[in-house]
Amino acid sequence: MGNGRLGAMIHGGTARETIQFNEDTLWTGQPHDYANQGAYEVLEDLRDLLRNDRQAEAHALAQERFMSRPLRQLSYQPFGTIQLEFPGHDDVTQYRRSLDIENAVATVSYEVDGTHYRRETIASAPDHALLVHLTAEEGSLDFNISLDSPHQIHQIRIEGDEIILQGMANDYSMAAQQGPVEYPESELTYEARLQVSENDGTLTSDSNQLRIEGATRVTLQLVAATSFVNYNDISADPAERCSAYTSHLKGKDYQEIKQRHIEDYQKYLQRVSLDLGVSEKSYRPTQQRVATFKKDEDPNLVALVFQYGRYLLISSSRPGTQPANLQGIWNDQLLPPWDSKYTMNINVEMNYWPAEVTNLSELSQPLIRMVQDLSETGQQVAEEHYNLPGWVAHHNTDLWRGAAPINHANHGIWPTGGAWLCQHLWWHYQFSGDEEYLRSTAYPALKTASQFFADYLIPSPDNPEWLISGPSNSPETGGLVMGPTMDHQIIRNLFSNTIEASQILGVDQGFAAQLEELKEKIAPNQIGRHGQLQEWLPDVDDPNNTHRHISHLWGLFPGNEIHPLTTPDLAAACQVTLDHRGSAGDGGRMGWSAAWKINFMARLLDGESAFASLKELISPVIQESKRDSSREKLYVNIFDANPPFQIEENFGATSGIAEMLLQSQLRAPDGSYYQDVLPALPDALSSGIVAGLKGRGGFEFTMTWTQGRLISVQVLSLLGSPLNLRYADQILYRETKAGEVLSFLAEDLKKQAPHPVSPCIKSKIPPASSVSHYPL
Ligand code: FUC
Repeated sequence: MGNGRLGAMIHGGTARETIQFNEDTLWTGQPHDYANQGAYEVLEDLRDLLRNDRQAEAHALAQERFMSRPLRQLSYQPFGTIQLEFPGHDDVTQYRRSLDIENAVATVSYEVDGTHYRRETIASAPDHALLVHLTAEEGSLDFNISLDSPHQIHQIRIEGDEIILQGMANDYSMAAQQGPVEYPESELTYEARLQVSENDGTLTSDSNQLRIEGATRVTLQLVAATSFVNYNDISADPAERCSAYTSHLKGKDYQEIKQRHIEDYQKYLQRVSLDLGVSEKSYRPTQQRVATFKKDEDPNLVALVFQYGRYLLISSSRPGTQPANLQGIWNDQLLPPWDSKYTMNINVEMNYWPAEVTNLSELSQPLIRMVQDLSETGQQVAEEHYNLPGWVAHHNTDLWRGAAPINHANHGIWPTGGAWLCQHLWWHYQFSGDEEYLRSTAYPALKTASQFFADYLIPSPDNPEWLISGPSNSPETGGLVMGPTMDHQIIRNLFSNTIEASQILGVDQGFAAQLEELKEKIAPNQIGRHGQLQEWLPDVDDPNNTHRHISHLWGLFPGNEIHPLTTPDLAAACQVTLDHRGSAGDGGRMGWSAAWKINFMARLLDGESAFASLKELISPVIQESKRDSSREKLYVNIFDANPPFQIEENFGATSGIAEMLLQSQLRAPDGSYYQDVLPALPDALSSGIVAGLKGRGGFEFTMTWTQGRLISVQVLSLLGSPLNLRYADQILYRETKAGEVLSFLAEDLKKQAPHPVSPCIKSKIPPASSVSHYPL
């Protein structure tokens, strides 16, 4: 459960229920500037060493002089647990645990000796609280309530019908255990309050727990807060915040709060519906459905996985909250995997891939806010590590917005993390058309990121015509190098978006012209001796490398510079690379790697391979102790079982399914966006209806299809942009007015000639005569 700020995991026990909860600003540490003063003094030496193939020396020098201070960042923390003890509830019947993602309500129900017990949990955004509502029919509720904290420094006290937990997350993270340097002390304080708000039984208490007897209906309300204000300020009073939350809740009953919660949640969820059909297979427990998916390919489970990603984003990222981190907001460990931070060389961006296209545009606000913060802290890093203007962020950040290279030179020195994030700022404009946002929020960050790279790029030693990046790495493979392909794709994208933004806003024409010139000189994508897209400047790719990161295909997705229709040779080279990387080995193990492949394949217009990657991803964890971690990717609650649990695969899957149904990254000669409908539809999803997906330029689509062929499209034009609707080799162009709804049948689209079409689209479409057409 989650309301963006508060998250909870319900374990579903009967005699003992554990509800682990979190708040999104509870991290170790305190405001801290991670830049390493004077690091730039060794920048040219590092470049020289790399140009002379002295990588090991470059690593050693960088490790000593060029890394973040301290070397590691800090850690997101679990907040606490609600413990409920129900004496005598060991032997139960009719047990059922469910998560209803139509309403965002979790339920546990069962019977003991003829009494029916039911517990509902919701995380309400409008009422800022987690609520547990318990009922007993034909009997009574007798149970104990306590709060637990995982942290060393904490105290718990009872005041009337409330349990109050106060503490400080000072436990040392992976960072503090491993680093040779001092870590900023933890100074953030917190408070949580659990209150019994409705209770028709009797309430008693002892020093550390509440006891309810003889009730049929009880509601528990949990509120929580920390002293965090922003990355630079932790002066808030959590007790004051909790008081404000509890007085807001006073006098409100559960049903009223639940109703408001459902309305608030559905306002997001219901913007998109996806119906891919339903069969008797769809009505089984989720873990059984996941277990048999490889055989039955139940399209309804695909629709569930799609909506579950949207559910998780609505639950972990709301305007004003922190962005979803590596575990969303569902980390239950003091030493979480990778500190439950923000990894920017794939993970945090993947979290936000579905935000715009699946009509959850406002939910990218926390990410946008984080980029604005990084554009401040990253200035320090640009200055101290590169002696350059503008801002730069590397492969990780935390609550304190660390932007310097962390951990190890071989993967930490990767300067395009901030530039990649800038793509999300641009996407938000492309989908919303909000010029005020572009002027005040997006453009300043894009411009200053571009200023950094305009001065950072250097001529390639092998080809002085080319500008390259470096020192850098192709994420997490191959070590420190000059000129990895991914950097160049990201920097080109950043420059293009900055240039276009400056044109729209009518500002900085001179700077835009300079970027245009630089962009043309950035080392282009190259096809290597195996026919592959080269990951590095030299043609050294190993066809047996199955590494999980396939960074050099960034230009295919999430970038837009490679596509079968616009750059067929490069697209074919991407295909070769994907054949090499395959689904075995390291790449096969990671959930997010399979999720990225769905998106790559959809962009290659290859629906069957996209679906094959989706099948890789929908693999159940049968038993944790006997895991075949090379294959198993989903827990029973369909959380990403990466391993370990990381959340981005869930979001990447949602994005990949959307990319099979709609793509809008390509431009027509007049600058308008092509809206490619059903560009990569696999046979397994041959019939369906989707409503509410969004295309760039401000369009909302409803599409129906059957037997693999488009039947109808309805388009809501939000901004009045020209509509370029494409389906296979057919196209329809219309001027539109803002607010206009346009409806078409597939036959309204006309064949466009000459128009290159990917063979995979053609072969998948049965001849028109075999298809019955339905009216809209
Ligand atoms: C990147 C990946 C790892 C993991 C980590 C959080 O470093 O290479 O697999 O996902 O992020």
